Amino acid sequence: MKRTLWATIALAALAGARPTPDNSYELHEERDGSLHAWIKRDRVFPHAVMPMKIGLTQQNLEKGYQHLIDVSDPDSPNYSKHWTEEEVHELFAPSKDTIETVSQWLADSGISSDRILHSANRGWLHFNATAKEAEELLKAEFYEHEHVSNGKWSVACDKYHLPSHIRQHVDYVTPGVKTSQLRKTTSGLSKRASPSFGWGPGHHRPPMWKPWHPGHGSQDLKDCDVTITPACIAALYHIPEPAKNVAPGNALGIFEEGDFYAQEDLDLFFSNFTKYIPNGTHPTLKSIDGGVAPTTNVSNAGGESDLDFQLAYPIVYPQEIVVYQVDDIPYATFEIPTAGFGNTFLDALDGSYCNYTAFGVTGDDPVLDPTYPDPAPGGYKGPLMCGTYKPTNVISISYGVQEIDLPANYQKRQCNEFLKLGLQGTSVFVASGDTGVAGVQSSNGTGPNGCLGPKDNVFNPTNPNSCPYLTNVGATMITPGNTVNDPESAAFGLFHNNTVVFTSSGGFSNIYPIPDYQKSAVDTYFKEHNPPYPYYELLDGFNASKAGDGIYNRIGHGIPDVAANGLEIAVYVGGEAITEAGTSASSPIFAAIVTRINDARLNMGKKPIGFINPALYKNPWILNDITNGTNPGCNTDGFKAVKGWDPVTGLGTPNYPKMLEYFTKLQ
Ligand SMILES: *[C@@H]1O[C@H](CO)[C@@H](O)[C@H](O)[C@H]1NC(C)=O
Ligand SMILES: *[C@@H]1O[C@H](CO)[C@@H](O)[C@H](O)[C@H]1NC(C)=O
Ligand SMILES: *[C@@H]1O[C@H](CO)[C@@H](O)[C@H](O)[C@H]1NC(C)=O
Ligand SMILES: *[C@@H]1O[C@H](CO)[C@@H](O)[C@H](O)[C@H]1NC(C)=O
Ligand SMILES: *[C@@H]1O[C@H](CO)[C@@H](O)[C@H](O)[C@H]1NC(C)=O
Ligand SMILES: *[C@@H]1O[C@H](CO)[C@@H](O)[C@H](O)[C@H]1NC(C)=O
Ligand SMILES: *[C@@H]1O[C@H](CO)[C@@H](O)[C@H](O)[C@H]1NC(C)=O
Ligand SMILES: *[C@@H]1O[C@H](CO)[C@@H](O)[C@H](O)[C@H]1NC(C)=O
Ligand SMILES: *[C@@H]1O[C@H](CO)[C@@H](O)[C@H](O)[C@H]1NC(C)=O
Ligand SMILES: CC(=O)N[C@H]1CO[C@H](CO)[C@@H](O)[C@@H]1O
Repeated sequence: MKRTLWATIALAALAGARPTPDNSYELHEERDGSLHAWIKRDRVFPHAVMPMKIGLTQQNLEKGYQHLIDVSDPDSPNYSKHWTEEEVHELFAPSKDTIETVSQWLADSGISSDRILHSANRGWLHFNATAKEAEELLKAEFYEHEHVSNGKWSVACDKYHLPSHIRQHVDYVTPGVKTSQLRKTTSGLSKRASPSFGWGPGHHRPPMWKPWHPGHGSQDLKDCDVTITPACIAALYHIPEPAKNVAPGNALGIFEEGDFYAQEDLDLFFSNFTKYIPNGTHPTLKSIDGGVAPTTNVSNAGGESDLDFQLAYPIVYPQEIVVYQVDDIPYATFEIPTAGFGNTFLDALDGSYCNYTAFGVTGDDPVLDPTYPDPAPGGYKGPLMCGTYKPTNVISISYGVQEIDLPANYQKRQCNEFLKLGLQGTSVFVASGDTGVAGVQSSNGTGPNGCLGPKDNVFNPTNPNSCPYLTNVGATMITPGNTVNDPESAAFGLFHNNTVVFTSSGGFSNIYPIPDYQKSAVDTYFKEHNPPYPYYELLDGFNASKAGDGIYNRIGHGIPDVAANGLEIAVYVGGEAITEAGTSASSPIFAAIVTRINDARLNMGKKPIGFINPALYKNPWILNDITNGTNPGCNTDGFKAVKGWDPVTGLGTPNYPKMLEYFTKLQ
C-alpha cells in the first residue's frame, strides 16, 4: 500500500529533542490508550508534509434552541419568521474573533496567512505543514500507524497541546489523537443495526401485516375497526376532501431508504380506495447518492414506501409529494454495512452539514456512514451530494434505530441539524418506533428482549426520535367493536401467530434533557400518573453502572409528541391488498395533515408552520387526547396512556378542524 501522504519525505534524521510544553501551553486532547486496530510505527520524518486542519469552535450551539423557540412559539412576536439558509449558517459559523485569534497564532508561529485556506462554511483552517512545524505548533510527536488488516497507513499523536488562549477557539486538530486518514472499507466494519421501523432490504412484506379481510374495505365506515381505509382516516380526524386551489410548491417530503414504491400498487390503491386520485399519480424523485425509485417490478415493491404514499396522497392530493430516496443499492440494502442513519440525507438538504463540526464530530462518520463515490459494484460513483435539494415544508421519516446504536455526539450533531431545519421553517415528523418501551432485538448492546442493562430490563429509546427538535408520532388503533366516533386507544397488535408484537414506542431519552416546551407536560405526567418503576437520572447516553436499579430516565426528553392511527391499515403491496401496522403509518398521516394546514396558511399569505411542538404543547385542545392503552416491553406493561401528555401517545391524535382554526389564526 502506497503511503501518499508522505510523498515528499526527505532523507532526514528523526527530530532530536522531545517537545516539552512551554508554560502557556495546555493539554488539548489526549487519547485514552492506543488506537484500536492500528499499530504504532515510526516517528514521522520532520520534513514530511502533512495536511493540517484546525476545526474551529462553532458559535451559538447553546443559543440555537432559543432562536428556534423564537420562531416556533406561538406567543413570540417572531412566530413563523423563519430564517434563510445563509442566516442559519452565519449563526453557527465560528465567530470573527475565533478566526482572527487562531490565524494570528498561526502567523506568529511561522505559518503565514497565504498558506492557509479557510473552508467555505468557515469551520476549518487548512494548511500544509512539515511534521517538524506541526510538532512545534502542537507540542506533539506524530507517529505513523499501520492498520492491522487492511494495509492502510495513517498518522496520529497520543496527545497535543495548544496555547491556553487558543484552546477555547479550537474544537480539535487533525492529524490528532484519532486516525484522520481512515477511509471506509467495504468489509469488516460494524454491522448495520436492523432498522427498528422502516422494513429495509429484502423485507418487501413488513413484519407486521395480515392478509386482507375478505369483504372489507369499501368506503363504508362500519368496518374501520377491522380495516383502515382513507375514508376511515378522513372520518377519524375530520379531514375534508382536498382543497381545489392549492398553494404551489407546498410539497410533502417523504424519506425512503432501501425500500421502493411500485406505481402499480399506488394505482391499485388509488382506484380502489379514492375517488379523486388518477392512476399514474406519483411522487417526484429526489435521488440522493444514487437512490432509485420506483421499482419497475411490482413483486419487489416495498411495504414501507407503498404504505407511506398510499396514506399521504389521499390527504394531500393534489399537492405534490417528493420522495427523498436515499443511498445507492449497496448501502441502502446493507450489502455494505453501515450503522449510521440519516446523515447522507441531511447532507443533501444542507451542503454545510457535509463539513459541519459540532460536539467534536465533523462531517459524516467514515465508519458509520456511507461514503461516496462508492467503489462497490453498482455503487453510486458521484461525489457525496451536499446541498443538492431544498427541504420541503414538511418531511416524514418512518425509519430509525435505537439511541444505543450510535455515539451520543454523532446524534447531537445530527439533532442540531434538525434544529436548523426548524429554524428555516421545515417540520420534521418521525415514526416513534414499533417496540413499545423496548428496542429492536438485534440492536447493539441490547438483550434478546430488546432491552438494556445487565438484567435486560431497562427501557431502550429510539433514534433519531430522542432529538427534541423533531416531532415524534406514536400509533393508535380503533379497538374491535368501536367506530370512528369512539376514542382511539394506544396501538397494540399481535402478528404471525403472536410471534411479533407491535406496541407504539415511547419513553425517555438517555441523551437529551426534557426541553422547556415539554417540561410542564412531563412534570404533570409524573405528578399525576407516576409510573410504578424505579428510575435513574442521566444524560449523555445510557451507562448501566450509573443507572443502579432504575429502568428508565426520569430527566430525559419524552417520546412521542403526538400520535395517529397505525393498525390494520389497508395497503397494496406487490399487487395484493393486505393490512399493515406500525408507527410507519402514523408519521405520514400526521405529516400529510400538517401539509394541508400549511396549504391553508400559504393561501392566506402566511408562512409554513415549521417546528410545530411549542404550539402543540401550549394548545393540546387541538388534538384528541388518548387515554387508554399501554406500550408494553421489557417484561413490563410499559407506560400508560393517560389524560394529558403520556410517553405512549404523546398529546394525542390530530383534530383537523381545530388545528386548521388555530394555525390559520396565528400570524
Ligand atoms: C425577533 O427577531 C428580531 C430580528 O431577528 C430580533 O431582533 C428580535 O430580538 C426577536 N425578538 C425576540 C423576542 O426574540
Ligand atoms: C497541500 O498540498 C496538497 C498537495 O500538494 C495540495 O493539493 C493542497 O491544495 C495543499 N493544501 C493547502 C491548504 O494549501
Ligand atoms: C388504474 O390502475 C389499476 C392497476 O393497474 C387498474 O386496475 C385500474 O383499472 C386502473 N384504473 C383506471 C381508471 O384506468
Ligand atoms: C378493488 O376493486 C376491485 C374492482 O372493483 C374489486 O374487485 C376488489 O375487491 C377491490 N379490492 C379491495 C381490496 O377492495
Ligand atoms: C420480478 O421479481 C420477482 C421476485 O424478485 C422475480 O421472480 C421475477 O422474475 C421478476 N420479474 C421480472 C419481469 O423481472
Ligand atoms: C456497540 O456497542 C459497543 C459496546 O458498548 C460499542 O463499543 C460500539 O461502539 C457500539 N457500536 C456502535 C455502532 O455504536
Ligand atoms: C400459525 O399457526 C397455525 C396453527 O398452529 C399454523 O397452521 C400456521 O401455519 C401458522 N402461521 C404462521 C404464519 O406461522
Ligand atoms: C460508566 O460509568 C462508570 C462509573 O461512573 C464509568 O467508570 C465508565 O467509564 C462509564 N462508561 C462509559 C462507557 O461511559
Ligand atoms: C383499551 O385498550 C385495550 C387494549 O390495550 C382494549 O382491549 C380495550 O378495548 C380498550 N378500551 C376501550 C374503551 O377502547
Ligand atoms: C471545504 C471543505 O472542507 N469541503 C469538503 C466538504 O465535504 C465534502 C464531502 O465530504 C468534501 O468533498 C469537501 O472537500
